[in-house]
Amino acid sequence: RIQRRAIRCRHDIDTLDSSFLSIFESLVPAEEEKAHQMHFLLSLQNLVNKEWPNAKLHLYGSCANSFGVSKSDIDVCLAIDTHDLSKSDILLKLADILRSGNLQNVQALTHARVPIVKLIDPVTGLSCDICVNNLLAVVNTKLLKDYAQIDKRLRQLAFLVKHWARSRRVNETYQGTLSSYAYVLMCIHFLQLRRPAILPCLQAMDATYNVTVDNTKCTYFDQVERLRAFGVRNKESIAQLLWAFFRYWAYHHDYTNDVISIRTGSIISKQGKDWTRRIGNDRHLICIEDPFDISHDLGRVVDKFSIKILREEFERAADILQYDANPGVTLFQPYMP
Ligand code: 3AT
Ligand code: MG
Repeated sequence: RIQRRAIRCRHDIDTLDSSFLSIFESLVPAEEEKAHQMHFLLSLQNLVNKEWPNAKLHLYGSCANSFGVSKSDIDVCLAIDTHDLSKSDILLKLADILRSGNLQNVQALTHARVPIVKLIDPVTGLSCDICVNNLLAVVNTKLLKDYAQIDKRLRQLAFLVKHWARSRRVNETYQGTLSSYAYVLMCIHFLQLRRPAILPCLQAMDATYNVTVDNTKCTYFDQVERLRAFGVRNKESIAQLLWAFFRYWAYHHDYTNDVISIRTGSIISKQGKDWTRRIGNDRHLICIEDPFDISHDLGRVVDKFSIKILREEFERAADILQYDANPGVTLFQPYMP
């Protein structure tokens, strides 16, 4: 329950800043964790190259996009010219290679929605998923990482939002709530739309990075070290931003008509994308456009039950930031069914 107190005003929200920043700091992985990940990746790479000299392993997802909290799983993509082998055959063979390298708990999940080989890093016990040729995920990982370098408030906001989502159990795509990737896109979009803006729209600028993956052109401005001062005219604190983020998703977002799009740095219409009706299992009840695969709505996993849960959680979070005596604790209280 929210313990009500006098309504918090814009000025005393800043007194919460230090508590949110220390939560953020506590979630950031230690350097040695990163170093260990690289070491583990190299050992996998060596094993794989014995069989496939031209194959390459890429880290993607939260261990490479700078939005990973401590002890996140490791997502790896095997990039390989497939010639004669099917994806399933490659995964089965990969599993054999890893087993012969004495790795434990190696499992090939060839029938999963995204087929992978799963294994456990023997040193940390963390699980590692290896997929094949999912290069769009490698490219969107780079885009997220580049955005994170422009203004430090993005990483702070996204860590807090992800931590909230995990605590409140609204980060479970198999239950109809949103992926971590979707939450980070929501944070980027939110910061693109602040006035003054905190983030630019990299895909709307002159492209310095160009790749084509699976017939999809991925282009954007990636010289982000030149954009370090982009957000400085905006002085909002992390507590203000977190509060405004939840207020936006609780009370201002137009769920009936709007799609958020970091590709354009704006709101676009559901109508324009033909995302107004249910097609198959895609319901489009909350619409988040993928920056590269623009026919892909990251909200499509959300159904008529989980949309209600999500919106109630956004309202709970906004109300806590407005009224609660101790938001740094209440906001992240684990959800108890
Ligand atoms: P966690 O810290 O592991 O929760 P993550 O950033 O690794 O967060 P996910 O596990 O949700 O995020 O996904 C791993 C990566 O896969 C992130 C993104 O590069 C890609 N990805 C995930 N979902 C999608 C999607 N629906 N469409 C395109 N790429 C996706
Ligand atoms: Mg992950």
